Amino acid sequence: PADAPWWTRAVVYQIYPRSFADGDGDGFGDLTGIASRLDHLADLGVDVIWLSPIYPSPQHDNGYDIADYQGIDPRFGTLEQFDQLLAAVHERGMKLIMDLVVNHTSDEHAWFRESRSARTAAKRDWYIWRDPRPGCTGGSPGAEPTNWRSFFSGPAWQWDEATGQYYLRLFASQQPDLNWDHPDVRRAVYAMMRWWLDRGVDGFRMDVINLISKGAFVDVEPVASPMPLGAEQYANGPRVHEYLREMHREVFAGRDAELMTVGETPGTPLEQAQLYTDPTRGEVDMIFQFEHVGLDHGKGGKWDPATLNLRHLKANLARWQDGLAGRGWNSLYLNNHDQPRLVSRFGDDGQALEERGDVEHGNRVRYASATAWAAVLHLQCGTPFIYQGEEFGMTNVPFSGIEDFHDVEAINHYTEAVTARGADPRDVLAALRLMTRDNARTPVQWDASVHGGFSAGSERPDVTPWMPVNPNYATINAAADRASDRSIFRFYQRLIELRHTDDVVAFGRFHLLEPDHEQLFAYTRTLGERTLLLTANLSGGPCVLPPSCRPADATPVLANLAEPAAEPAADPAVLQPWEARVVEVR
Ligand code: TEU
Repeated sequence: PADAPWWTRAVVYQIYPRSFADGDGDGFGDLTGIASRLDHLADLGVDVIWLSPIYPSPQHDNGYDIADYQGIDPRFGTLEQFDQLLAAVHERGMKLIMDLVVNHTSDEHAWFRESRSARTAAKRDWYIWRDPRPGCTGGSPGAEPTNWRSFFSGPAWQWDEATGQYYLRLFASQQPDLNWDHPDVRRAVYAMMRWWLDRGVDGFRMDVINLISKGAFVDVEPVASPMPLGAEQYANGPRVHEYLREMHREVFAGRDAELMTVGETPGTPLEQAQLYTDPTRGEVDMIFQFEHVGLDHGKGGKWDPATLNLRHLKANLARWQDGLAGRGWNSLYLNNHDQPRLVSRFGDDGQALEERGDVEHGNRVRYASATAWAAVLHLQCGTPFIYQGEEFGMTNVPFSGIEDFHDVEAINHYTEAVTARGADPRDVLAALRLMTRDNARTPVQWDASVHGGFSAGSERPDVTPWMPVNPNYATINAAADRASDRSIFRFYQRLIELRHTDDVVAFGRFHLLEPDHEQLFAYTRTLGERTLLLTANLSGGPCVLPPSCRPADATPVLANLAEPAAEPAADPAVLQPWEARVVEVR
């Protein structure tokens, strides 16, 4: 522990800038808005801020389509404002990491404009161009070079009439994939990364970094997989580890002690994670795994939502805890800008109770379930990530018709399912409401004022946020939560503080208890002589603690509901709905 890297005790907070805070009052979040809310984050106690993309972008995928890696989109501000923000973050003792989106660029990036200008263009091979399938007319259905599918519905190939070839785009049609096999592409990316580090940023979150090395461009057989058809050819592809080690040598070597890197890696098994995060290999510090956030997907994938089986989740998280112990490092997350809201998805957001007029009860279960899940996540070994609004229990959104959705993924899916496959729009919308990424993307609800206090221009009637604020902002907002005697924010503060101050939380060995229990998530963390025990009832009914979870001698460390001692009537062997307790075993 003494010589462990700083990020092994750190907690990261993700900001989705367009929805965090609007400083200039145009309805769109920006850098001055972020700067105005830094004290909220410093109070929370987080160590690192991860900024989702703020670079110039046509915003087809909310900035994950980058047109210029070395600038700031004017909607967000200027480079000068960025430098000021970075300084303000550092002044408060926090660090700032950037989103690095280099599997693809925007189709408006100068590199791609040149690449698509002619087959003979100097940068033609910076992207992945292929002829139509032999004997087929380019642009006609089925003429794509392979049968690979996009993450955002439809084929992964985009026809370019002007030069008579297809380009690969695993995401939106405006997100052409870079050709990482070209050494000049890699050199350009590394130079850009050094430029940001020289400016003072503290590392990167690397978007779909495990997809950069494409294998063979061949048709594949349909397989049951959460990944799109074709993914086995490029997910954790043939040269990805070589490229990450090269990146490490070219960009991070000599200064990596101060930095942190996290790779976003959909479709990555534990065995690959062991390679990515093994510190002796010099690739990345940690990755985001996806298995656990796919456990409530049905046979038809994400748009076929199913109920989470708690036993499966426990088994999965325990496997990752064990599998990386002593040889790599875990990231810990249940929320980000691509996932529905935790408290609505796995907890009880209280909205049904509130609709029936029972606001108080609704708030109570929302508090309890949000904090129980937070405890389950934050007391594991790894680096926890908090997504904006999670720290005071923001919920999913009551979307109605398709016109309420903004995300390219949601809209493409709806179009394909309803128009091309003739699915019933009501079914498609029901699944979208539960699973859409838009749930996470409404403006942060700061207080009970107009538009939740998101925008500096809130009092002006002509200013509307780019996406409407969740209508529950008057009851669910940061100010109300922090003023409440049941504050989710305060519970997160204590979890973060525990990680900072207790080596058992940071480094203790994880051991899952009661793997088959349907309501209870229980585990111990042990370091040397000391053991912490977490018991969390992840259900809306009472839960009798099994003997393995009732040590004879234990001191309370943290609890989300009142301590049993404070309520003499309560039976200490029973966890109330959504109750979580942490004790030190004597
Ligand atoms: O996400 C990649 C990814 O695989 C998924 O999270 C994906 O967005 C979703 O699960 C599809 O169902 C990253 C970014 O986090 C996401 O916002 C971008 O849209 C995507 O890459 C493309 O850059």
